[in-house]
Amino acid sequence: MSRGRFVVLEGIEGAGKSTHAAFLAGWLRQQGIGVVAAREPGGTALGERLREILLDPEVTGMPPLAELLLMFAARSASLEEVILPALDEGLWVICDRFVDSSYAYQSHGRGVPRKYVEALEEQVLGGLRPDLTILLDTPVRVGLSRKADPQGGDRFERESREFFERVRAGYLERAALGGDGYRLVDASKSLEEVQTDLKDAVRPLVP
Ligand code: Z5A
Repeated sequence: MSRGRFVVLEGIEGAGKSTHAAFLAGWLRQQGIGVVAAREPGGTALGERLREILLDPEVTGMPPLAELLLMFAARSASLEEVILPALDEGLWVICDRFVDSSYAYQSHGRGVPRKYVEALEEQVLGGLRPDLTILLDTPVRVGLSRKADPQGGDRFERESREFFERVRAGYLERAALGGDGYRLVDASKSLEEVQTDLKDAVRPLVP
C-alpha cells in the first residue's frame, strides 16, 4: 500500500482554513480518496486540552517560548496519534495549520528566535514534511473582518493588527522560500474562486 498524502492549510485568522479544509476533504472523498481531518493545536485528547489553555483569554502573560513548546507538545501528540497512522494506512491527511503556524505566530509574531522553531521541528517531526502546504493569503483587514467577535475573541484574536501583519509577512516569507511544496492562494476572492484554486493546487497529487 502506498503512503497517503499530507496537505496543510495555513493562513491568518479568518483566511478560511476551516471552511476550505472541510471542502477539500469532501472533494477528495468524491474522488474516492480516504481522508482524515486534523487540526492544530488539537485533534487528540492532549491536544484539545492544550488548545483550551492556549486560546483562553484568561491565561495572561504566557511566555512566547512556553507558547511555542505547548504548540509542539500538541503537534507531537497529533503526529503520533493521528497523522502518521493515517499516512501509513494510505489515507490523506488534511491538516488545518501545522509547523508554519509556529514560524509565523511564535517566531515572526512573538519574536521567538527562529532557531528554536527549527530545532523543535527537527526533533518532533524528524523527516516528515507536508507534501503540500497551501497558504490561504488575505489582507489582515479582510481576515479580521470575517472573524469579528463582540466578546473580544480568544487569546490570539485579541492581538493587535500589527501582530497579524507580522504573522502574514512570516507566512509569505515561508511560502517564498519553500519552493515546490507551497502554493499561494488568494483567499480574499469568493468562496467558489478559492475552491477552484484549491482543487487546482491539489490535483497534481491525486492519483
Ligand atoms: N497557533 C499558533 O500560534 N501556533 C501554532 O503553531 C498553531 C496555532 C498550530 C488557533 O488556531 C490559534 O492557534 C490561532 C493561531 C494559533 N489563532 N489565531 N489567529 P485556529 O485555526 O483554531 O484559529 P483561527 O485562525 O482563528 O481559525 P479560524 O477562526 O477557524 O479561521 P479560519 O479557519 O481561517 O476561517 P474560517 O472559520 O474558515 O472562516 C471564517 C469566516 O469567513 C466564516 O464565516 C467563513 O464562511 C468566511 N469565509 C471564509 N472564506 C471566505 C471567502 N473566501 N469569502 C467570504 N467569506 C469567507
